[in-house]
Amino acid sequence: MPGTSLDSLLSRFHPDTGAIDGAPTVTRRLSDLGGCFADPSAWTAVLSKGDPIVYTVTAMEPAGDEGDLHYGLGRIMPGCVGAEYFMTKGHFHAWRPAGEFYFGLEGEGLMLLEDGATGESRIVPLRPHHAVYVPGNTAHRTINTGSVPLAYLGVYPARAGHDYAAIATRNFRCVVIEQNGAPTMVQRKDLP
Ligand code: S6P
Ligand code: ZN
Repeated sequence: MPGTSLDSLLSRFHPDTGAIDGAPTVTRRLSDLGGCFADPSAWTAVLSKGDPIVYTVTAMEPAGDEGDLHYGLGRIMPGCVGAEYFMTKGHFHAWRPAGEFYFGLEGEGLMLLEDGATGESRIVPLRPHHAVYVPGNTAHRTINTGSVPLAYLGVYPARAGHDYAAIATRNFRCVVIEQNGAPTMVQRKDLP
């Protein structure tokens, strides 16, 4: 740390816009999320009316040595594709042992977690003043179940990386849909 500038020790994030000062933002629109939602015809129907932003993610990733940490600010819009809520693509960490902590900042949502070894799936609430632990070797997807944007921070090892392909090829085993007005987790194979 000797000689380290304040800029590399302190950053300012903005849950209301999804920005982190000095860091790049990635915008995911609905058209970027082909194959993520369970109902392809509902996805096409929403897309035919426009291509809304589903979420943004801004990552503060200073050059990382082993042992360093990175963080990301995610902001998911409210919305649905059929009965399924707006959500992230979801991923495993490329370095499978990497865990992650998520901290809810604004809005109301869920994390869908799927154990990479057993396939066991869990949903965990993500909301302000709550921290969700994502263990290593766990696919994770973030879901906005509310009516306002869901903002959160994710803190992860610098060497975690993203493996989207492993989950994109078969998708998560479970889907979170609105049933009788409430978010409900169902097995994908049990969907009509
Ligand atoms: C990174 C961390 C988050 C996600 C963000 C977007 O390890 O889990 O910053 O990148 O929630 O999700 P996804 O699945 O599009 O990367
Ligand atoms: Zn992650």
